Amino acid sequence: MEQKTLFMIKPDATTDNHIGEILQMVEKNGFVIENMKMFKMDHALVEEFYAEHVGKHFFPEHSAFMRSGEIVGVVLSREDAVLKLRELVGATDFTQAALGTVRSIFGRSKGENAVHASDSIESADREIALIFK
Ligand code: FUP
Repeated sequence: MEQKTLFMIKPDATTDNHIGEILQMVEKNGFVIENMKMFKMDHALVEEFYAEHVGKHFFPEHSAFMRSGEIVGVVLSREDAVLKLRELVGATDFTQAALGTVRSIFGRSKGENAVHASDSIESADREIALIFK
């Protein structure tokens, strides 16, 4: 089934000038860029976007990281987009991410892991509405 999902290139990867390489990986894997913008997150947006993680031990550091630079938000579409993008992105911790995945190439740590990909169709709908409202 044709789906849409939310992809984000996080501040570590934009700061290191990896936007082009990462978008090329995505397009080469059959995703179509439907919408795209560069923006910065503020504290309120980080709390809303990562609502399930507010209060966890890593949240303050994660919030500071997400507010530390530019983010590229991208709406992607293709067949089975949510699952296929999660496969292309790889595990949260780049040391656990499969070889050739975006995080295995561009991740620095569990927190600074280069990119975000929605984890379900419901998350994708919520996150696209939040970032592209
Ligand atoms: P993912 O769905 O792979 O982005 O991972 P999670 O939803 O579990 O985590 C969201 C973000 O929180 C991750 F991208 C990085 C950050 N995080 C940490 O910094 N430390 C942790 O222990 C877990 C997550």
